[in-house]
Amino acid sequence: MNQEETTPDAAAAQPPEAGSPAGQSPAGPPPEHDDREMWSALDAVRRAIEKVEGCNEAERDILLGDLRELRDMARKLRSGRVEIVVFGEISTGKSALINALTGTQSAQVNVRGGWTKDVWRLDWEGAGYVLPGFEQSQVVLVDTPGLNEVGGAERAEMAREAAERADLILFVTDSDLNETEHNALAELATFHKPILLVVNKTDLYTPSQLEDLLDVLRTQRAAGLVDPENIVTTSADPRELQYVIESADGSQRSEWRKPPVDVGGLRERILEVLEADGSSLIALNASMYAADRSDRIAAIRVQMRNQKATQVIRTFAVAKATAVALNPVAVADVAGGLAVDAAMIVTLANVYGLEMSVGRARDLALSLAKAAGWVMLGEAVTSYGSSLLKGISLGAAAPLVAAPQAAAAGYGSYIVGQAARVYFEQGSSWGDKGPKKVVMQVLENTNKASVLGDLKKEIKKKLSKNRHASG
Ligand SMILES: Nc1nc2c(ncn2[C@@H]2O[C@H](COP(=O)(O)OP(=O)(O)OP(=O)(O)O)[C@@H](O)[C@H]2O)c(=O)[nH]1
Ligand SMILES: [Mg+2]
Repeated sequence: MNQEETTPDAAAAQPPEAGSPAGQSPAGPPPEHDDREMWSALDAVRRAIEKVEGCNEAERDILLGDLRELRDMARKLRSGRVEIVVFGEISTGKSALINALTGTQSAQVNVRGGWTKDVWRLDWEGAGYVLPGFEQSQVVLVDTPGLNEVGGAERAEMAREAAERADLILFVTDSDLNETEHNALAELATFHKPILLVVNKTDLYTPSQLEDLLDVLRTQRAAGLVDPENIVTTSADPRELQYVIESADGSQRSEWRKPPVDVGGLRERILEVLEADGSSLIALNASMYAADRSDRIAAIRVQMRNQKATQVIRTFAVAKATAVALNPVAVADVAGGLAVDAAMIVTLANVYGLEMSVGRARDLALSLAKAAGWVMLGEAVTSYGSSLLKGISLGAAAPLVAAPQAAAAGYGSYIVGQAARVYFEQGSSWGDKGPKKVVMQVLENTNKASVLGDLKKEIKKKLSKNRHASG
Protein backbone atom coordinates (compact mmCIF):
# COMPACT_ATOMS: atom_id res chain seq x y z
CA MET A 1 0.00 0.00 0.00
CA ASN A 2 1.28 3.42 -0.86
CA GLN A 3 1.43 5.34 2.37
CA GLU A 4 1.42 8.72 0.60
CA GLU A 5 -1.89 7.97 -1.10
CA THR A 6 -5.02 9.40 0.46
CA THR A 7 -8.69 9.43 -0.32
CA PRO A 8 -10.25 12.87 -0.92
CA ASP A 9 -11.85 12.71 2.53
CA ALA A 10 -8.66 11.74 4.22
CA ALA A 11 -6.75 14.45 2.39
CA ALA A 12 -9.22 17.06 3.62
CA ALA A 13 -8.76 15.93 7.18
CA GLN A 14 -5.02 15.77 7.01
CA PRO A 15 -2.52 18.36 8.10
CA PRO A 16 -0.37 19.82 5.35
CA GLU A 17 3.14 18.76 4.37
CA ALA A 18 5.69 19.11 7.15
CA GLY A 19 8.34 21.70 6.50
CA SER A 20 6.38 23.32 3.65
CA PRO A 21 5.33 26.96 3.70
CA ALA A 22 1.74 25.81 3.27
CA GLY A 23 2.08 24.02 6.59
CA GLN A 24 2.49 27.28 8.43
CA SER A 25 -0.95 28.72 7.95
CA PRO A 26 -3.52 25.98 7.57
CA ALA A 27 -6.55 27.28 5.73
CA GLY A 28 -10.13 26.07 5.90
CA PRO A 29 -12.60 25.50 8.69
CA PRO A 30 -11.34 24.79 12.21
CA PRO A 31 -10.46 21.11 12.49
CA GLU A 32 -12.30 18.63 14.69
CA HIS A 33 -10.84 17.82 18.08
CA ASP A 34 -8.79 14.81 16.96
CA ASP A 35 -7.55 16.60 13.87
CA ARG A 36 -6.37 19.51 15.96
CA GLU A 37 -4.19 17.14 17.97
CA MET A 38 -2.77 15.73 14.75
CA TRP A 39 -2.15 19.23 13.39
CA SER A 40 -0.30 20.38 16.42
CA ALA A 41 1.73 17.16 16.46
CA LEU A 42 2.69 17.68 12.84
CA ASP A 43 3.56 21.27 13.62
CA ALA A 44 5.89 20.10 16.40
CA VAL A 45 7.55 17.64 14.03
CA ARG A 46 7.82 20.32 11.34
CA ARG A 47 9.50 22.72 13.74
CA ALA A 48 12.02 20.05 14.74
CA ILE A 49 12.76 19.41 11.04
CA GLU A 50 13.27 23.13 10.48
CA LYS A 51 15.64 23.22 13.43
CA VAL A 52 17.85 20.63 11.75
CA GLU A 53 17.55 22.32 8.37
CA GLY A 54 18.70 25.57 9.96
CA CYS A 55 21.92 23.98 11.21
CA ASN A 56 25.25 24.39 9.49
CA GLU A 57 26.69 21.61 7.33
CA ALA A 58 28.79 19.92 10.02
CA GLU A 59 25.85 19.88 12.44
CA ARG A 60 23.49 18.59 9.76
CA ASP A 61 25.91 15.73 9.04
CA ILE A 62 25.66 14.58 12.65
CA LEU A 63 21.88 15.06 12.71
CA LEU A 64 21.22 13.23 9.44
CA GLY A 65 19.72 10.23 11.23
CA ASP A 66 17.44 12.47 13.30
CA LEU A 67 16.33 14.31 10.17
CA ARG A 68 15.47 11.05 8.44
CA GLU A 69 13.50 9.84 11.46
CA LEU A 70 11.66 13.14 11.81
CA ARG A 71 10.71 13.15 8.14
CA ASP A 72 9.46 9.62 8.52
CA MET A 73 7.46 10.69 11.57
CA ALA A 74 5.90 13.47 9.47
CA ARG A 75 5.00 10.94 6.74
CA LYS A 76 3.58 8.65 9.43
CA LEU A 77 1.33 11.44 10.69
CA ARG A 78 0.21 12.50 7.24
CA SER A 79 -0.74 8.98 6.24
CA GLY A 80 -2.11 8.00 9.65
CA ARG A 81 0.29 5.09 10.01
CA VAL A 82 0.03 3.25 13.31
CA GLU A 83 3.16 1.47 14.54
CA ILE A 84 3.07 -1.44 16.93
CA VAL A 85 6.49 -2.55 18.13
CA VAL A 86 7.12 -6.10 19.30
CA PHE A 87 9.72 -6.06 22.02
CA GLY A 88 11.15 -8.62 24.45
CA GLU A 89 13.88 -11.06 25.30
CA ILE A 90 15.42 -13.41 22.74
CA SER A 91 13.41 -16.46 21.70
CA THR A 92 10.22 -15.46 23.45
CA GLY A 93 8.41 -15.75 20.10
CA LYS A 94 8.29 -12.12 18.89
CA SER A 95 8.73 -13.02 15.23
CA ALA A 96 6.35 -15.99 15.53
CA LEU A 97 3.78 -13.63 17.00
CA ILE A 98 4.04 -11.27 14.03
CA ASN A 99 3.51 -14.22 11.68
CA ALA A 100 0.53 -15.41 13.69
CA LEU A 101 -1.10 -11.97 13.74
CA THR A 102 -0.59 -11.33 10.03
CA GLY A 103 -1.26 -14.92 9.00
CA THR A 104 1.97 -14.96 6.98
CA GLN A 105 5.42 -16.43 7.36
CA SER A 106 7.13 -13.09 6.79
CA ALA A 107 9.13 -12.95 9.99
CA GLN A 108 11.95 -15.41 10.45
CA VAL A 109 11.40 -17.70 13.38
CA ASN A 110 14.16 -19.86 14.76
CA VAL A 111 14.93 -21.93 17.81
CA ARG A 112 18.31 -20.23 17.96
CA GLY A 113 18.14 -17.18 20.18
CA GLY A 114 19.22 -13.88 18.67
CA TRP A 115 17.75 -14.74 15.28
CA THR A 116 16.24 -11.39 14.42
CA LYS A 117 19.15 -9.01 13.86
CA ASP A 118 17.45 -5.89 12.56
CA VAL A 119 14.44 -3.78 13.24
CA TRP A 120 12.03 -4.29 10.39
CA ARG A 121 8.43 -3.43 9.62
CA LEU A 122 5.61 -5.47 8.24
CA ASP A 123 2.36 -4.06 6.95
CA TRP A 124 -0.46 -5.75 8.89
CA GLU A 125 -2.95 -5.82 6.04
CA GLY A 126 -5.80 -7.50 7.87
CA ALA A 127 -5.46 -5.59 11.12
CA GLY A 128 -9.02 -4.34 10.81
CA TYR A 129 -8.30 -0.87 12.13
CA VAL A 130 -8.67 2.42 10.32
CA LEU A 131 -7.59 5.65 11.93
CA PRO A 132 -10.53 8.07 11.83
CA GLY A 133 -10.13 10.46 8.89
CA PHE A 134 -7.40 8.33 7.30
CA GLU A 135 -9.19 5.80 5.14
CA GLN A 136 -5.96 4.29 3.91
CA SER A 137 -4.11 4.26 7.18
CA GLN A 138 -1.78 1.31 7.71
CA VAL A 139 -1.09 -0.66 10.83
CA VAL A 140 2.53 -1.74 10.87
CA LEU A 141 4.11 -4.38 13.08
CA VAL A 142 7.74 -3.75 13.96
CA ASP A 143 9.91 -6.77 14.74
CA THR A 144 12.98 -6.10 16.88
CA PRO A 145 16.08 -8.04 17.95
CA GLY A 146 15.74 -9.71 21.35
CA LEU A 147 17.05 -8.20 24.55
CA ASN A 148 19.93 -9.90 26.27
CA GLU A 149 21.52 -11.14 23.09
CA VAL A 150 25.23 -11.79 23.56
CA GLY A 151 27.10 -8.70 22.34
CA GLY A 152 23.82 -7.17 21.34
CA ALA A 153 23.99 -3.80 23.11
CA GLU A 154 23.70 -2.00 19.81
CA ARG A 155 20.72 -4.09 18.75
CA ALA A 156 19.04 -3.58 22.10
CA GLU A 157 19.46 0.15 21.49
CA MET A 158 17.87 -0.23 18.04
CA ALA A 159 14.93 -2.01 19.66
CA ARG A 160 14.64 0.74 22.26
CA GLU A 161 14.60 3.42 19.58
CA ALA A 162 11.88 1.54 17.69
CA ALA A 163 9.85 1.43 20.90
CA GLU A 164 10.38 5.16 21.34
CA ARG A 165 8.79 5.82 17.94
CA ALA A 166 5.99 3.29 18.24
CA ASP A 167 2.40 4.04 19.22
CA LEU A 168 1.80 0.78 21.04
CA ILE A 169 4.26 -1.67 22.58
CA LEU A 170 3.81 -5.45 22.73
CA PHE A 171 6.22 -6.73 25.36
CA VAL A 172 6.57 -10.46 24.78
CA THR A 173 7.64 -12.88 27.51
CA ASP A 174 7.37 -16.61 28.10
CA SER A 175 7.93 -16.54 31.87
CA ASP A 176 7.39 -14.46 34.97
CA LEU A 177 9.80 -11.70 33.83
CA ASN A 178 13.44 -12.07 34.77
CA GLU A 179 15.53 -9.13 35.93
CA THR A 180 16.48 -7.96 32.41
CA GLU A 181 12.88 -8.09 31.25
CA HIS A 182 11.63 -6.31 34.34
CA ASN A 183 14.15 -3.50 33.93
CA ALA A 184 13.36 -3.12 30.24
CA LEU A 185 9.65 -3.04 30.97
CA ALA A 186 10.18 -0.41 33.66
CA GLU A 187 12.12 1.73 31.17
CA LEU A 188 9.45 1.34 28.50
CA ALA A 189 6.80 2.35 31.00
CA THR A 190 8.46 5.78 31.19
CA PHE A 191 7.67 6.32 27.49
CA HIS A 192 4.02 6.96 28.43
CA LYS A 193 2.47 4.83 25.73
CA PRO A 194 0.28 1.77 26.11
CA ILE A 195 2.09 -1.50 26.75
CA LEU A 196 0.49 -4.91 26.30
CA LEU A 197 2.35 -7.62 28.18
CA VAL A 198 2.07 -10.70 25.99
CA VAL A 199 2.59 -14.01 27.76
CA ASN A 200 3.46 -16.31 24.86
CA LYS A 201 4.02 -20.08 24.65
CA THR A 202 1.01 -20.80 26.84
CA ASP A 203 0.85 -24.27 25.26
CA LEU A 204 3.83 -25.17 27.45
CA TYR A 205 1.90 -24.52 30.67
CA THR A 206 -0.92 -26.46 32.32
CA PRO A 207 -4.01 -24.34 33.01
CA SER A 208 -3.21 -24.06 36.71
CA GLN A 209 0.45 -23.16 36.06
CA LEU A 210 -0.72 -20.47 33.66
CA GLU A 211 -3.17 -19.09 36.22
CA ASP A 212 -0.37 -18.89 38.81
CA LEU A 213 1.93 -17.19 36.31
CA LEU A 214 -0.67 -14.58 35.42
CA ASP A 215 -1.38 -13.98 39.08
CA VAL A 216 2.32 -13.32 39.82
CA LEU A 217 2.55 -10.97 36.86
CA ARG A 218 -0.60 -9.02 37.75
CA THR A 219 0.08 -8.68 41.44
CA GLN A 220 3.87 -8.51 41.58
CA ARG A 221 6.24 -8.53 38.63
CA ALA A 222 4.29 -6.25 36.28
CA ALA A 223 2.24 -4.44 38.92
CA GLY A 224 2.39 -0.69 38.40
CA LEU A 225 3.98 -1.12 34.98
CA VAL A 226 1.21 -2.76 32.95
CA ASP A 227 -2.56 -2.53 33.53
CA PRO A 228 -3.94 -5.97 34.43
CA GLU A 229 -6.32 -5.87 31.44
CA ASN A 230 -3.29 -5.35 29.21
CA ILE A 231 -1.73 -8.68 30.23
CA VAL A 232 -2.75 -11.13 27.50
CA THR A 233 -1.85 -14.72 26.69
CA THR A 234 -0.92 -16.18 23.30
CA SER A 235 0.30 -19.31 21.68
CA ALA A 236 1.97 -18.06 18.51
CA ASP A 237 3.75 -21.19 17.37
CA PRO A 238 2.71 -24.09 19.62
CA ARG A 239 4.79 -27.26 19.85
CA GLU A 240 3.43 -30.30 18.06
CA LEU A 241 1.67 -32.75 20.32
CA GLN A 242 1.31 -36.49 19.97
CA TYR A 243 -2.34 -37.37 19.55
CA VAL A 244 -3.63 -40.92 19.95
CA ILE A 245 -6.34 -41.61 17.39
CA GLU A 246 -8.74 -44.49 17.90
CA SER A 247 -10.38 -45.93 14.79
CA ALA A 248 -13.88 -47.41 14.61
CA ASP A 249 -12.44 -50.90 14.61
CA GLY A 250 -10.75 -50.19 17.96
CA SER A 251 -7.20 -49.93 16.57
CA GLN A 252 -5.04 -47.05 17.71
CA ARG A 253 -2.41 -44.99 16.03
CA SER A 254 -0.53 -41.90 17.11
CA GLU A 255 0.01 -38.72 15.15
CA TRP A 256 1.96 -35.52 15.79
CA ARG A 257 -0.17 -32.43 15.28
CA LYS A 258 0.28 -28.73 15.91
CA PRO A 259 -2.33 -27.38 18.31
CA PRO A 260 -4.13 -24.31 16.95
CA VAL A 261 -2.36 -20.96 17.04
CA ASP A 262 -4.00 -18.61 19.53
CA VAL A 263 -3.51 -14.86 19.17
CA GLY A 264 -7.21 -13.90 19.13
CA GLY A 265 -7.20 -12.33 22.60
CA LEU A 266 -4.17 -10.21 21.76
CA ARG A 267 -5.64 -9.01 18.50
CA GLU A 268 -8.86 -8.08 20.25
CA ARG A 269 -7.04 -6.09 22.92
CA ILE A 270 -4.91 -4.28 20.33
CA LEU A 271 -8.07 -3.21 18.50
CA GLU A 272 -9.73 -2.11 21.75
CA VAL A 273 -6.77 0.11 22.64
CA LEU A 274 -6.62 1.60 19.13
CA GLU A 275 -10.39 2.14 18.93
CA ALA A 276 -10.36 3.91 22.29
CA ASP A 277 -7.37 6.20 21.74
CA GLY A 278 -6.01 5.83 18.18
CA SER A 279 -5.68 9.44 17.03
CA SER A 280 -4.70 10.79 20.43
CA LEU A 281 -2.11 8.08 20.84
CA ILE A 282 -0.51 8.84 17.52
CA ALA A 283 -0.62 12.60 17.99
CA LEU A 284 0.70 12.51 21.55
CA ASN A 285 3.41 10.07 20.61
CA ALA A 286 4.56 12.21 17.68
CA SER A 287 4.55 15.37 19.81
CA MET A 288 6.63 13.73 22.52
CA TYR A 289 8.97 12.33 19.91
CA ALA A 290 9.39 15.75 18.30
CA ALA A 291 10.03 17.39 21.70
CA ASP A 292 12.60 14.78 22.54
CA ARG A 293 14.37 15.19 19.19
CA SER A 294 14.28 18.98 19.50
CA ASP A 295 16.03 18.78 22.84
CA ARG A 296 18.61 16.45 21.35
CA ILE A 297 19.15 18.70 18.33
CA ALA A 298 19.57 21.75 20.55
CA ALA A 299 21.97 19.94 22.86
CA ILE A 300 24.11 18.65 20.00
CA ARG A 301 24.16 22.06 18.37
CA VAL A 302 25.24 23.80 21.57
CA GLN A 303 27.88 21.17 22.16
CA MET A 304 29.30 21.41 18.62
CA ARG A 305 29.28 25.18 18.56
CA ASN A 306 30.93 25.29 21.97
CA GLN A 307 33.65 22.94 20.85
CA LYS A 308 34.28 24.92 17.69
CA ALA A 309 34.21 28.24 19.57
CA THR A 310 36.69 26.91 22.13
CA GLN A 311 38.98 25.89 19.29
CA VAL A 312 38.70 29.28 17.58
CA ILE A 313 39.38 31.22 20.78
CA ARG A 314 42.39 29.09 21.60
CA THR A 315 43.80 29.35 18.07
CA PHE A 316 43.50 33.15 18.06
CA ALA A 317 44.84 33.51 21.60
CA VAL A 318 47.86 31.40 20.66
CA ALA A 319 48.30 33.36 17.41
CA LYS A 320 48.20 36.66 19.29
CA ALA A 321 50.60 35.45 21.98
CA THR A 322 53.04 34.04 19.45
CA ALA A 323 52.90 37.14 17.29
CA VAL A 324 53.57 39.36 20.30
CA ALA A 325 56.47 37.17 21.34
CA LEU A 326 57.97 37.27 17.88
CA ASN A 327 57.34 40.87 17.07
CA PRO A 328 56.04 42.94 19.96
CA VAL A 329 56.48 46.24 18.17
CA ALA A 330 54.36 45.47 15.14
CA VAL A 331 51.63 43.32 16.63
CA ALA A 332 51.03 44.32 20.17
CA ASP A 333 50.16 47.94 19.59
CA VAL A 334 46.53 48.84 20.04
CA ALA A 335 45.63 48.54 16.36
CA GLY A 336 47.50 45.26 15.85
CA GLY A 337 45.97 43.68 18.97
CA LEU A 338 42.52 44.81 18.01
CA ALA A 339 42.88 43.46 14.48
CA VAL A 340 43.56 39.95 15.80
CA ASP A 341 40.63 40.13 18.23
CA ALA A 342 38.31 41.50 15.56
CA ALA A 343 39.22 38.63 13.22
CA MET A 344 38.53 36.21 16.08
CA ILE A 345 35.12 37.78 16.71
CA VAL A 346 34.17 37.58 13.03
CA THR A 347 35.15 33.88 13.04
CA LEU A 348 33.17 33.27 16.24
CA ALA A 349 30.11 34.95 14.72
CA ASN A 350 30.36 32.49 11.83
CA VAL A 351 30.52 29.57 14.26
CA TYR A 352 27.14 30.69 15.60
CA GLY A 353 25.74 31.06 12.09
CA LEU A 354 25.89 34.88 12.20
CA GLU A 355 27.46 37.46 9.93
CA MET A 356 29.48 40.34 11.38
CA SER A 357 31.48 43.05 9.64
CA VAL A 358 35.11 43.60 10.64
CA GLY A 359 34.28 47.16 11.72
CA ARG A 360 31.52 45.99 14.01
CA ALA A 361 33.79 43.23 15.35
CA ARG A 362 36.48 45.83 16.11
CA ASP A 363 33.96 47.91 18.06
CA LEU A 364 32.89 44.85 19.99
CA ALA A 365 36.51 43.87 20.74
CA LEU A 366 37.25 47.38 21.93
CA SER A 367 34.16 47.60 24.11
CA LEU A 368 35.00 44.23 25.64
CA ALA A 369 38.57 45.31 26.34
CA LYS A 370 37.17 48.45 27.96
CA ALA A 371 34.60 46.46 29.90
CA ALA A 372 37.45 44.39 31.23
CA GLY A 373 38.84 47.75 32.32
CA TRP A 374 40.65 47.84 35.59
CA VAL A 375 40.15 44.18 36.34
CA MET A 376 42.42 43.26 33.50
CA LEU A 377 44.67 46.23 33.74
CA GLY A 378 47.85 44.16 33.77
CA GLU A 379 46.89 42.21 30.67
CA ALA A 380 45.28 45.14 28.92
CA VAL A 381 48.35 47.30 29.30
CA THR A 382 50.51 44.57 27.88
CA SER A 383 48.12 43.91 25.03
CA TYR A 384 47.15 47.33 23.99
CA GLY A 385 49.48 49.85 25.58
CA SER A 386 53.02 49.24 26.55
CA SER A 387 54.19 47.24 23.58
CA LEU A 388 56.09 50.04 22.01
CA LEU A 389 58.08 50.62 25.18
CA LYS A 390 58.65 46.93 25.61
CA GLY A 391 59.85 46.53 22.03
CA ILE A 392 62.31 49.33 22.31
CA SER A 393 63.68 48.39 25.69
CA LEU A 394 64.00 44.67 24.98
CA GLY A 395 65.49 45.09 21.56
CA ALA A 396 66.88 41.96 19.96
CA ALA A 397 66.29 39.84 23.04
CA ALA A 398 62.56 40.63 22.96
CA PRO A 399 61.20 37.31 21.68
CA LEU A 400 62.35 35.15 24.56
CA VAL A 401 62.20 37.68 27.36
CA ALA A 402 58.73 38.77 26.25
CA ALA A 403 57.16 35.31 26.62
CA PRO A 404 55.23 36.07 29.84
CA GLN A 405 53.93 39.35 28.40
CA ALA A 406 53.07 37.59 25.16
CA ALA A 407 51.11 34.95 27.10
CA ALA A 408 49.31 37.78 28.91
CA ALA A 409 48.39 39.33 25.55
CA GLY A 410 47.00 35.96 24.45
CA TYR A 411 45.10 35.76 27.71
CA GLY A 412 43.48 39.11 26.94
CA SER A 413 42.26 37.74 23.61
CA TYR A 414 41.05 34.60 25.36
CA ILE A 415 38.86 36.65 27.71
CA VAL A 416 37.55 38.85 24.89
CA GLY A 417 36.76 35.69 22.89
CA GLN A 418 34.94 33.99 25.76
CA ALA A 419 32.83 37.09 26.39
CA ALA A 420 32.03 37.40 22.66
CA ARG A 421 31.03 33.76 22.66
CA VAL A 422 28.48 34.42 25.43
CA TYR A 423 27.17 37.32 23.34
CA PHE A 424 26.68 35.10 20.28
CA GLU A 425 25.29 32.20 22.30
CA GLN A 426 22.59 34.55 23.53
CA GLY A 427 21.68 35.49 19.96
CA SER A 428 23.88 38.61 19.68
CA SER A 429 22.75 40.04 22.96
CA TRP A 430 24.23 40.73 26.37
CA GLY A 431 20.95 39.67 27.93
CA ASP A 432 20.11 41.41 31.18
CA LYS A 433 23.75 41.49 32.31
CA GLY A 434 25.61 43.89 29.99
CA PRO A 435 29.15 43.38 28.65
CA LYS A 436 30.92 44.35 31.85
CA LYS A 437 29.14 41.75 33.96
CA VAL A 438 29.70 39.10 31.29
CA VAL A 439 33.43 39.83 31.21
CA MET A 440 33.56 39.66 35.02
CA GLN A 441 31.80 36.34 34.92
CA VAL A 442 34.14 35.00 32.27
CA LEU A 443 37.10 36.09 34.39
CA GLU A 444 35.63 34.39 37.42
CA ASN A 445 35.09 31.16 35.52
CA THR A 446 38.51 31.11 33.92
CA ASN A 447 41.45 29.33 35.40
CA LYS A 448 43.98 32.00 34.59
CA ALA A 449 47.05 30.01 35.57
CA SER A 450 46.06 27.12 33.36
CA VAL A 451 45.29 29.33 30.34
CA LEU A 452 48.57 31.22 30.76
CA GLY A 453 50.47 27.96 31.21
CA ASP A 454 48.93 26.58 28.04
CA LEU A 455 49.78 29.73 26.10
CA LYS A 456 53.36 29.76 27.34
CA LYS A 457 53.75 26.15 26.26
CA GLU A 458 52.43 27.02 22.80
CA ILE A 459 54.72 30.04 22.52
CA LYS A 460 57.72 27.89 23.40
CA LYS A 461 56.70 25.31 20.83
CA LYS A 462 56.19 27.89 18.13
CA LEU A 463 59.42 29.73 18.95
CA SER A 464 61.50 26.59 18.92
CA LYS A 465 60.12 25.84 15.45
CA ASN A 466 60.99 29.32 14.23
CA ARG A 467 64.53 29.37 12.88
CA HIS A 468 64.85 33.15 13.29
CA ALA A 469 63.77 33.04 16.92
CA SER A 470 65.84 30.03 17.88
CA GLY A 471 68.96 31.24 16.07
N1 LIG B 1 5.97 -23.87 22.36
C1 LIG B 1 5.96 -22.71 21.74
N2 LIG B 1 7.05 -22.29 21.09
C2 LIG B 1 6.98 -21.10 20.46
C3 LIG B 1 5.84 -20.29 20.51
N3 LIG B 1 6.10 -19.15 19.82
C4 LIG B 1 7.37 -19.27 19.37
N4 LIG B 1 7.89 -20.44 19.75
C5 LIG B 1 9.21 -20.97 19.44
O1 LIG B 1 10.19 -20.18 20.06
C6 LIG B 1 11.37 -20.13 19.26
C7 LIG B 1 11.75 -18.69 19.01
O2 LIG B 1 10.75 -18.05 18.26
P1 LIG B 1 11.01 -16.67 17.50
O3 LIG B 1 9.73 -16.19 16.98
O4 LIG B 1 12.15 -16.80 16.57
O5 LIG B 1 11.45 -15.81 18.75
P2 LIG B 1 12.00 -14.31 18.76
O6 LIG B 1 11.53 -13.72 20.03
O7 LIG B 1 11.66 -13.63 17.49
O8 LIG B 1 13.55 -14.59 18.85
P3 LIG B 1 14.77 -13.63 18.45
O9 LIG B 1 14.48 -13.01 17.14
O10 LIG B 1 15.91 -14.56 18.40
O11 LIG B 1 14.92 -12.64 19.55
C8 LIG B 1 11.02 -20.88 17.96
O12 LIG B 1 11.53 -22.18 18.06
C9 LIG B 1 9.51 -20.87 17.94
O13 LIG B 1 8.99 -22.02 17.27
C10 LIG B 1 4.71 -20.75 21.20
O14 LIG B 1 3.66 -20.12 21.29
N5 LIG B 1 4.82 -21.98 21.80
MG1 LIG C 1 12.81 -12.77 16.11
